[in-house]
Amino acid sequence: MPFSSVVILTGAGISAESGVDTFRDKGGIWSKVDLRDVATPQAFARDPERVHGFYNERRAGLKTVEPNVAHRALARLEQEFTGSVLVVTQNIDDLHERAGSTNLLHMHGELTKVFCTKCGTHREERGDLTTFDYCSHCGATGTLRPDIVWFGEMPYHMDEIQEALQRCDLFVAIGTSGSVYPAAGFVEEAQANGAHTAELNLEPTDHDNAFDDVRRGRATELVPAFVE
Ligand code: BJW
Repeated sequence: MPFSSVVILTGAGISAESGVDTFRDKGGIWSKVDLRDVATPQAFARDPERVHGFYNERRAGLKTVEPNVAHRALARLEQEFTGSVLVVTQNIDDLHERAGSTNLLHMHGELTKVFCTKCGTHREERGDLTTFDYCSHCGATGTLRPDIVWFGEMPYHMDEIQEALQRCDLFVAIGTSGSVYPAAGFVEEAQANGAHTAELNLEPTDHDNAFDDVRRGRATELVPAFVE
């Protein structure tokens, strides 16, 4: 690859063939659940049990899925590439790390973590959360929430991501519809700084025109071929 600094943005499409639901495809999560009921801070304030139930089910679902060849190809790229490779994922599953990626930022949080709204401590959690759970750090009860970035909240690691977007000479978006900001704007930011941009996706997206190179197909076919 004639590049030295690569930023890869991944979305739900890269995990689809592992059996993780996407959001906006036919039959996706937002066709079954109203996002205003589960993915906003207001929903959590109104009905924490409902929100815990939604994320408990998805957390339990992680035990039944495995990384696919697209996740593995990105991990291999990081290990073998002579320049830098940063994977920025919007996904809250743990399939990139299980495939072996280490230079990885979860901008929308992680299903396997919780944080305490009282003391701000983040910790790992693999089991179910309830409204009765207490924080092992400050001892408060009922203050733990899934460590997920909901609508209206600031995504994580934005400074680090912006810095990487300014520095990269290749930006690749994989399996994301480009419907959610700020991630949807990363392609323009990378391009403004001179990066070559590529989109790998099953279907056309709203941002097709923004990319220099557009490839259509399944992530498990496109990603291994792209990184070769
Ligand atoms: C395949 C495939 C295969 C399928 N192979 N491909 C107006 C303008 C601009 C912004 C806004 C606006 N109004 C509101 C906003 C802000 C808002 C936003 O963007 N809203 C939009 C709906 C317009 N954004 C936010 O609120 C964000 N925060 C923010 O902006 O903060 C600013 C701020 C400033 C000051 C103070 C405070 C804040 C936060 C966004 C949080 C998003 N959270 C979610 C849910 C939580 C996580 C969870 O429960 O899982 O994150 S929403 C959901 O969408 C999830 C995803 O990460 C995210 C992106 O979805 P993704 O990954 O693209 O999935 P899909 O389903 O959309 O697409 C899948 C794609 O895969 C498709 O294209 C398929 O074709 C493809 N595919 N199979 C290859 N096998």
